[in-house]
Amino acid sequence: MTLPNPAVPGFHPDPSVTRVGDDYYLACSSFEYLPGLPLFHSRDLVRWEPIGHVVTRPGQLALEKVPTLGGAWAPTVRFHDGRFWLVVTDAMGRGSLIFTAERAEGPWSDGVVMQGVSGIDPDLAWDSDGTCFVTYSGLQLDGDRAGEHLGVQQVRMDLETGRALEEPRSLWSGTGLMFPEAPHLYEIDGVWYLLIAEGGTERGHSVSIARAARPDGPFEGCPANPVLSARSTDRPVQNTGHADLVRTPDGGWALILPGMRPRGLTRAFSPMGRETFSTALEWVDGWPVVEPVRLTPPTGPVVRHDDFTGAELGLEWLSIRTPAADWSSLTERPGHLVVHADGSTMDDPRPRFVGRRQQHESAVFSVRVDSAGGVGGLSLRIDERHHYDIEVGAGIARARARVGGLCQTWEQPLPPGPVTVRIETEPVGGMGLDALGPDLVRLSVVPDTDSDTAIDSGGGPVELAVLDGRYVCAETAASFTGRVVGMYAAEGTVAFDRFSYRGED
Ligand code: 6LW
Repeated sequence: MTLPNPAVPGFHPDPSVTRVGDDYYLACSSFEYLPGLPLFHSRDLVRWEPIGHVVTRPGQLALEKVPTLGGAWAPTVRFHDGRFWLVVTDAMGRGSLIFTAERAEGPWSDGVVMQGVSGIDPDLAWDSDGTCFVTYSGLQLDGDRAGEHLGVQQVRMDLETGRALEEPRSLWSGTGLMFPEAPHLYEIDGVWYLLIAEGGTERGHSVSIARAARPDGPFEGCPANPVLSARSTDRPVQNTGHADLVRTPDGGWALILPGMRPRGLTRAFSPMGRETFSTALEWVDGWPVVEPVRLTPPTGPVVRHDDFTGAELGLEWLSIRTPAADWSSLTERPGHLVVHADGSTMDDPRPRFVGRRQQHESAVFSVRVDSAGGVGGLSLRIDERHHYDIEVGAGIARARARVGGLCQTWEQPLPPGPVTVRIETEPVGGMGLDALGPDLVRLSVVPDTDSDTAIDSGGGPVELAVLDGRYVCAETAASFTGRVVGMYAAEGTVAFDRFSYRGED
């Protein structure tokens, strides 16, 4: 079957998928963002609709103080005995956790900490007598062995208590590439398959597989390992690894996995970070033969508006380490998102920021800002050290570029009243120095008009800065995520309305 790619565009790393009858459910990493661990539903592995999040309440993850790079890493979602189960590592937070729910839409449980599992990327599998096996990557994140890798590990687990029922055993750990991780265990026609990633989540990322007669091995590696990798190829989708295996509606098989779309003359920079892709496979002599991950031809533009008239924010909206409901309101001023600053800026770990993922290479984000009560605007963010902002307040329009320890601003006076701010990403091509980055990021203000959205306005944007996009990309920031663009308040109270997103590949 033809599988569209990206299957879930924008920063959606480390996807896991489970099939329940004719329904498919997918979960992916979310790091420091809230709500955490987004869930999607599909009936055909083609169209994925957001249906909710596992993490919607304080305490489920310990995000408030989690350092950048930490947070929700790599879930595995499964359905067993009439319940949904999801295991995940709250990296540099609570550790590896077990969540469960009656319905994928939630509500999900508070999360039970696994005892006796020291590592990341936990997987769940059950054998015919109901014994649960947790298989995981033995990367040590803390303690005196921090940074050491113990290879792929496994324990039998009591999922109700989170207690391991035995000491960890080491399993087959790939072909010798670095970072054997993302293990997933499957029983297929009486044979147990262990699917792993190795080579690291960067350009060397690969998928390898082994098989055994029992869930605890011994495993025999596939002679063709790695069965999938884009390393050293000119494929438009790179970093393919960390796969989960699923049966397709037409009785075939597919891998759901993260990949990147690097751009620029040397194809070194991926603005959206690791997105979710899919690819088909066939079984030959008991081993999978996997098709290279293809990039589906671009579709027409996607346009989304938000007039903030709903009772709560849509599922696409994200905040950073603290829930948006704690400091923003959709009722204080009907038709507006009102954000209350606490002095935190986009340079801080807990900014008053509400954003959505950039999901297309060409994207325009636009929102009207009433800054009479403070200072705020739009920020294109990878993390607190890599972001481009366009803000208004106190009679000034200001563009800002933060790249590590460097920060530059551009200002110009602003007439009173609401004004629309705009961030546009424009892919670049061709040769020469200007083509080294993946895109240009244009930061502008748009004289307000009567039109419903500034994107269609005739007023024309006033550009304050046009910046090289390579400094706000996954590879440059190296903080595992991708671009998220949204509204923030840095001082006082700022009201936003007429949010628009237009994306096209
Ligand atoms: C994920 C692991 C990884 O748990 O990065 O680099 C972690 N590989 O598989 C976060 O995506």
